[in-house]
Amino acid sequence: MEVPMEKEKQFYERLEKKGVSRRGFMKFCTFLTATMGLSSSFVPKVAEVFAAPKQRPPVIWLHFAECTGCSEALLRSIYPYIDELVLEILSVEYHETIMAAAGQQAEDQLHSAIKKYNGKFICVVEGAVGTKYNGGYGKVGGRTFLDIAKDVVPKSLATIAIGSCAAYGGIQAAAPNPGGYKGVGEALGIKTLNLPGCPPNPVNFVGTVVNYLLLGKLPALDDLGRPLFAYGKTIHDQCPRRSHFEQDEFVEEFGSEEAAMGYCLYKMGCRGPETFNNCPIVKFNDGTNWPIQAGHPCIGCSEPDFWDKMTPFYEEM
Ligand code: FSX
Ligand code: SF4
Ligand code: F3S
Repeated sequence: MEVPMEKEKQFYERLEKKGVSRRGFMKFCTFLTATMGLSSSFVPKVAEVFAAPKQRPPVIWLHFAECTGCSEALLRSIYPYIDELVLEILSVEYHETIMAAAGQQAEDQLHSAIKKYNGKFICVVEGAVGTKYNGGYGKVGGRTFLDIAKDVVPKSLATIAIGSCAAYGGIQAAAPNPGGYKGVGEALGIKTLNLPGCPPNPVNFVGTVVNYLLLGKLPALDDLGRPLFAYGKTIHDQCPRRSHFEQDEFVEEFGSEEAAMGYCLYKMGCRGPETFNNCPIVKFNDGTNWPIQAGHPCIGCSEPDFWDKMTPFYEEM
């Protein structure tokens, strides 16, 4: 049997080959630990989850009605290592975007994974489920999203709805919603762990998984099924432009002097005051930027029914 230290050594050697130093990796672990709301004493343990995983839980990742932005965000945004890290700590048994199999082979893989890991796999759902016309608005392999969800989700250990579509229906569920699209929890009448955002921040997915592997349980959730560590505060309460808001310094036109000075975007329609997410702290693309830093108001993309409730986007609330 491979001893853990040997495993760890090999892990760091693999990272090194990809151009990621041990220091860079520890920096990421420190950032992730803080994002998860854990004290810094957990940093070495978080690093161990990646470097010497004790278990690699099987994951079946389902795609329903969506744009695949959630997978794209997860697989591409923190170059060059987040995707590999996720694959090191999870055993992804089925994922239509990244798997090599196609057609019947892919179908067979799904069925054999469900059989093999019945009751033991984490089901990640990306995309909304059509409920009208027996779910006739969306199919994979001849089966409706609704049928697939009813078949697979109840056999899982836990279900993570990734993105606003899987959590609350997303754009498919926007009025007039002809397909009767709903989030997976609502469509099946069950509770799911929701990681909304269009797209969601991949760091919050990793944090949720690491929390599970480290502490043996899913993180604490709010009444909308969102982990409190990520969705416990509003954008407005963490926004670096907040002092401008307090001093009545607003942008009233894109491209203006006020916009260049980074004034508050409230009058441009910013929904930060009613949107719960950690974008100002975690940011996107390896901490490069996030909507408001780029000069764009928050459109409330992680709130339920935001396509209906937050529009028209550029008008003051
Ligand atoms: Fe939805 Fe995912 Fe928006 Fe897209 O696939 S949350 S449409 S960014 O990405 O489900
Ligand atoms: Fe609040 Fe938006 Fe202004 Fe930031 S830009 S302070 S979130 S209203
Ligand atoms: Fe979405 Fe607002 Fe964050 S639009 S990405 S919740 S800043």
